[in-house]
Amino acid sequence: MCPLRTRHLEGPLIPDSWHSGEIAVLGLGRTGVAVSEWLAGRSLRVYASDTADRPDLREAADGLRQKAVVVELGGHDLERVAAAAAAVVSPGIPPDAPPLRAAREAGVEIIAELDLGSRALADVGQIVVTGTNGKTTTTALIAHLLTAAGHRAVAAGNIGRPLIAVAAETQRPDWVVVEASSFQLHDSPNLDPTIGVVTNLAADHLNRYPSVAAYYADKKLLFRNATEDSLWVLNGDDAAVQELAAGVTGRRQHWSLEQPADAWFERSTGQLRVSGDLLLARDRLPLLGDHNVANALAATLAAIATGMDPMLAASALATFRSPPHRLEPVRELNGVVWINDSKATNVSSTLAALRSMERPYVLIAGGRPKGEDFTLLVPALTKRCRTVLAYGEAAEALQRALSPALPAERAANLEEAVARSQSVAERGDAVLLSPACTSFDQFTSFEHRGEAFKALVEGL
Ligand code: UMA
Ligand code: ADP
Repeated sequence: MCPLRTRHLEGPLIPDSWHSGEIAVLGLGRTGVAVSEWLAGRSLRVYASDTADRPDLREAADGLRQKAVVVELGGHDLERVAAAAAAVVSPGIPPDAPPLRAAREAGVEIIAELDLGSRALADVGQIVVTGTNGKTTTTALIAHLLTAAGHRAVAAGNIGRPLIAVAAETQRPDWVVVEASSFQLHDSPNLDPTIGVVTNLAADHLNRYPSVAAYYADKKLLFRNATEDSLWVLNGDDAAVQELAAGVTGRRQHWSLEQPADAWFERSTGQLRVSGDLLLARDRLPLLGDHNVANALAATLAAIATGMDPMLAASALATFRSPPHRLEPVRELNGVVWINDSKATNVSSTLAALRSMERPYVLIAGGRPKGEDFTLLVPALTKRCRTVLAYGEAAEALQRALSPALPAERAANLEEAVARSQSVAERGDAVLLSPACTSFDQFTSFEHRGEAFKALVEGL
């Protein structure tokens, strides 16, 4: 194993200017709350604001005010933001939002919470996972493997726990595995991974980015501080990933589902292999779909790079359980298997689900579209899909894109789609919720949508 790079902080974690001014925290979701607490805990003056004014935000605001944070709900005071020493932005706030424009025009430094968190954890090994799909599964897999290797390893970032919350803990992990979204990478100039992983690339978030190229450009920022000692673990089957990493400094390792690589899937024997040796038989990996084989190979390469014994990694892979809402079997009823893939919020993740279906199925899709091309689903759908139930804001567009090739009906909402699926599905079929859209037209999150689906299915 080659030595992994060691990092050190350039300059103080908290610049002097932050002590003489006020830090503007923009957005008060999980990120804003965690970062406000961390800053206030370092005796910095904090002005935290959010355009919304909801009961959960009010409760968070009460807690923060007790820590001397100035909180404003229902809007941002743009003059106050423009006068701040720095602005820490939540990933859900788009770059053209008024508070970010105000900060930029006034020359206020804008950073992501992820940037601050990674600097505050500079002494900890950092494995940063990005890509379009499979980030959460791969992040959770790596943390699971490193824990099995005896490390104190935690998963953080876009997976749900802000990185700065890890930095706030008294006990330091040996490794932090960070899921990084493109939104977070955008404002993380100091991010400097020990190991960086790129799962795959496909169109996504076109409701926020002007083009796929602009989205990929943010993903490329993973490499911004690359050195000779950086290790990049990359999808060898994905031309866009290869192109993204072309010319980047550092060592690299690849995984492949198609041909021999540092880690690869030998389909003819059904074996996952690493450095030419058997790692694990496919049927011992308790995850559905080829895409999860890819995630397992990626995670194994990262874990082995930290010094983990491959055989120990193999036994730990066999005990991993997929996070909920990702091809999660819900129940079998009258010979029909119901599957919750609510986390499929883009066309490429729904495609991965369709390709992993081994029986005829009814697809429930819809929600709020992000501007992708639904016709890309057609070749996979025509293999085994009996009919599509399209619901939500995307219903009409989905039906228009799919119905020339296969039956596609519209439902008013998820409840109606579930009821109708029950009458359409035949014994031996599956019903798959894999929406290819965000949940925000009818739910607060993909978790909310997945839980609602599971409750409807349990109630049948
Ligand atoms: N807001 C403003 N001003 C604006 C716009 C929004 O104040 O102009 C406010 C909203 O009212 C809201 C707050 O900003 O209250 C929301 O911030 P946020 O959306 O960043 O929410 P957090 O709870 O901080 O969650 C974020 C990530 N959310 C997004 O990137 C949209 C979470 O990823 C992440 O788990 C969490 O930080 C911890 O790191 C979620 C996600 O959907 C799962 N990510 C996208 C994805 O996976 O596709 C990228
Ligand atoms: P992310 O965090 O990038 O959104 P997740 O692991 O949460 O990734 O999976 C999101 C969705 O994408 C799920 O529907 C899942 O079944 C699908 N998925 C998981 N891994 C991959 C992959 N490697 N390629 C394509 N789709 C995937």
